Amino acid sequence: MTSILILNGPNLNLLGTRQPDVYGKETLSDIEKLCKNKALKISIDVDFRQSNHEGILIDWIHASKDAFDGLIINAGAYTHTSIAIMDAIASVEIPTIELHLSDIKKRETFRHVSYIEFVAFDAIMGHGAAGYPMAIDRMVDHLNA
Ligand code: CA2
Repeated sequence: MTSILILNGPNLNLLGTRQPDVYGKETLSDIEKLCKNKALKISIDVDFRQSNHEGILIDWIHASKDAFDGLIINAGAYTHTSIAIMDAIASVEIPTIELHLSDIKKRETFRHVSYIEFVAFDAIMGHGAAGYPMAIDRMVDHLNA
């Protein structure tokens, strides 16, 4: 069975508490349910995780090699800073989608830079919580192509 790891980076555990105009009103737990329902519907496995710690995200990426078919990552603000996360993704060589709730290219210029885009085959952004099931569909299409 196809299995996808969905990683969420710093501060995404706070979703639904502030800035609903930017990130939507759903909590991360609501988004996890969206992903689990999607997975059930299309008969795949999804493992959904969040950490505020760069090293933990990197450890999970390393461990994803041979354990998952694809990686979907919303690296939060590490998107714009972390060459270490970029290198970790490159090292495991699993198909990766970069995901964001907001459209980072239409926000402050410091958010226009993404290190993840160098190692991802696609990016989905600006669709809020709905971007997560979209990313799952995109990954499954890619894996089945
Ligand atoms: O749009 C996205 O998904 C982001 O990855 C979210 C990150 C941000 O740093 C990226 O530039 C774009 C931040 C998530 C912070 O979430 C909060 C939720 C509630 C209150 C405050 C922050």
